Amino acid sequence: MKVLITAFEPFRGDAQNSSQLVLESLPERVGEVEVVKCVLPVAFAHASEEAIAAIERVRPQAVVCLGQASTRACVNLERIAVNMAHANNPDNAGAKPCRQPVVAGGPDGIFCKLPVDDLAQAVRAAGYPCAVSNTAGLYVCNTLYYSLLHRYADVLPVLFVHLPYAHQQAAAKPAATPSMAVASMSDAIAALLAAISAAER
Ligand code: PCA
Repeated sequence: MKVLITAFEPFRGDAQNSSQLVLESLPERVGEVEVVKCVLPVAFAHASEEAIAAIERVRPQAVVCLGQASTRACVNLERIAVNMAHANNPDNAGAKPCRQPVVAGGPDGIFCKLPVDDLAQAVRAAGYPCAVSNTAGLYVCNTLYYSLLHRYADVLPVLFVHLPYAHQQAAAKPAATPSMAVASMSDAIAALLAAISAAER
């Protein structure tokens, strides 16, 4: 099974993005899963465009999108994307949408088609803290997730995963900032890929 894994470049003044660090540390193959990697810009107008171009080029059997969420303390599997794009801070291209639809006329929300609760359990069983989240926010990550869930509906499983800061990022933040080791997040994503490939078999 071929899985496209996307991550995001750094944004909002951070020098690194934990999702990109994790993507770079993932092996090219996890069991039966061939991993194809792609880094996306933190830009409302371009992230999904570039992801769709990668999907059309790679023709994967599943897509896992990774993003950084500074308030999360563990690996978070996102259950739903909502049809709203809103930014309190401009994206890397300077865009700052105010409560705009991601897809005009689209449904308010779209659920992930994969069994997120079972997948989270599989990641925990592998020894890594993992939870299901019921909001991916309203920023670029949610826009990417909504765009892909809307476009690929039943033809291609797509899952968005929010990751905490890596330890080396959190070390430069206030003391209680949650973080995980890149190696642990990478192993957790490997366990997730194994579970997705088992679920899709
Ligand atoms: N996190 C942001 C956008 C890029 C990223 O890594 C988000 O949660 O929307």
